[in-house]
Amino acid sequence: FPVKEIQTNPFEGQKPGTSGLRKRVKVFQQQHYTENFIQAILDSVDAKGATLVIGGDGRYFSPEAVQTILKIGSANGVAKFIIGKDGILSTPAASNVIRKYKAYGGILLTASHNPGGPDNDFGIKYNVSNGGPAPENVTNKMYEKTKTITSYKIIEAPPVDLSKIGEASYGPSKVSIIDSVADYLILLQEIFDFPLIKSFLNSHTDDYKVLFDGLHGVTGPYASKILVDTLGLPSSSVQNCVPLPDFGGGHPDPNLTYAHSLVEAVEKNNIAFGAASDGDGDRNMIYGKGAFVTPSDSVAIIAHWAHVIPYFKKGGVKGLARSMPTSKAIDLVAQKKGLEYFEVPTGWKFFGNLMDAGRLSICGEESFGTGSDHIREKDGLWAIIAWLNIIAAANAESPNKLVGINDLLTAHYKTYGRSYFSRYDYEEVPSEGANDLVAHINDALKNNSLTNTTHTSSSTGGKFTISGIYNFEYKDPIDHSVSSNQGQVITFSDGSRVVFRLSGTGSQGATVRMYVERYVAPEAGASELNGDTAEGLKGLIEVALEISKLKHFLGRDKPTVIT
Ligand code: VG1
Ligand code: CO
Repeated sequence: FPVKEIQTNPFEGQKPGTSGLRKRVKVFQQQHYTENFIQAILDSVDAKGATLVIGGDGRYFSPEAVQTILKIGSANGVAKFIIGKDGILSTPAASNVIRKYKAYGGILLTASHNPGGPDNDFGIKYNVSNGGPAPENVTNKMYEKTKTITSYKIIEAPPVDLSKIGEASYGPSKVSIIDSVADYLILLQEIFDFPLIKSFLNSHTDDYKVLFDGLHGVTGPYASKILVDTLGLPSSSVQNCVPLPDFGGGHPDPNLTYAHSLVEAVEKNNIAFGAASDGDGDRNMIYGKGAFVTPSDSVAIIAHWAHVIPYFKKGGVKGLARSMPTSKAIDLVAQKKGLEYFEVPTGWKFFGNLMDAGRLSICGEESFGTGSDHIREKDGLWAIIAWLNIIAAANAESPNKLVGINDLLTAHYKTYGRSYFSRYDYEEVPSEGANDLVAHINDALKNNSLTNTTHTSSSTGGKFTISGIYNFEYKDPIDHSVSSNQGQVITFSDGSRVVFRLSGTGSQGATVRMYVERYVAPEAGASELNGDTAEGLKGLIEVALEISKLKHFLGRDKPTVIT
């Protein structure tokens, strides 16, 4: 198998974002485009003689991309590839496989929750040996390589049949095709109290129904194996669980807007516990009849109840963390439990160093990402089973009254208070408008022109006084690397907060995210604590839009999505 060198020219814009390189499929399909990026990855990490994992969410163009990685990887001296059957591994499962088999790294073919199919998105992401997304110094190196690339190497061997579990070869390299689900199931069984969950669910088949929606993403086979085959739930407890290359035409993002198939079924069939996951399986939404858990609350509640989860019972909880825009609910749990806690920039890669250093156990992001140090990615099914474990344990403590999602929420707010939280997304707006908005807030920061000004909401009459504005910068406590410009934060004298950030995962135009948070202390009483989120934030949102002149800069009256 001779190594061939193919001449090529650089493409613009092959800069990995918050979570890898994400572009339209048509962009990846251009001659040499995918090849260039794979070669740039291999030039940035020294994978000679190494083992690489390949997996992904099975979206359109994945099979072709797997064969391209084999061609170029083998030519660049990769000794062994471990590949999920049919090229499928959820993002958390891939993280686990990298760690478990001590691979050097992994290439994940996913654009997460972005729609798939010939006219939608594809993505390529590199994970390092701890199982987590490559840190910025590595992705920057890749980007630099893409700007100067002149050739890539290939070996032309017959394509590998990805549907056959077992050993194969590609040119001089070994290939191992593995079951996509088996190792992940073992992992979750080591973490959670499966017998407790099973006995609770099986004794409440009528009054505590469960429904999981895979949104035709990668988690279908995982959820079926875990919920139906292992926990003994009826097969009607899972829906949309056949992974499809275009996700059935849907938008595989677990939130109230895009996971409407779950929301409708939960309401119609009185499902006490509903959940969904995104295209690549790292996000989750917890949603029962009349009960929605915001991701910021979800991670705080998991942290509060960690002692009922065997993994934490055994290893203890080392520390807690959240991404900066995520509400501060988890901070309050850390304070009460005397744990160390951290605020990191958006994107899971920032949690990895803290976990590797043994200082972080449970963390989350407001964007429906929750996880722990069992792997180095956020983990949708982990969060869902964590909730089932907590519900089962809470019910074991309360034999006479069925405890549901809302009971856990109200109890939590009563102890810690509540952080009302919402995010407004303005997708695919013109980049100039987005930059002008950022510049406008930066001006106010520089000139101190907004600090101590008071703003009144015209609809609620609520008054908000700005106490400060800053640009969030993070210094990694472990490797001391600095990440600046990670979002603009406007703070108010009542403890409220508004954050503006540009998305790093979009495939076209700019996306502006506005995050709003208002804290209500336990002393405020039940009616203040258990209100509706949109109502609770109405005044603050109005004021945030006014201060930022968002409508003026973006020319949008309404956000694309509210979560
Ligand atoms: C978004 C979310 C962020 C998340 C990232 C990857 O990034 O806000 O919290 O980590 O997506 O998630 P951004 O830069 O667009 O705001 V996933 O499920 O796409 O891997
Ligand atoms: Co995802």
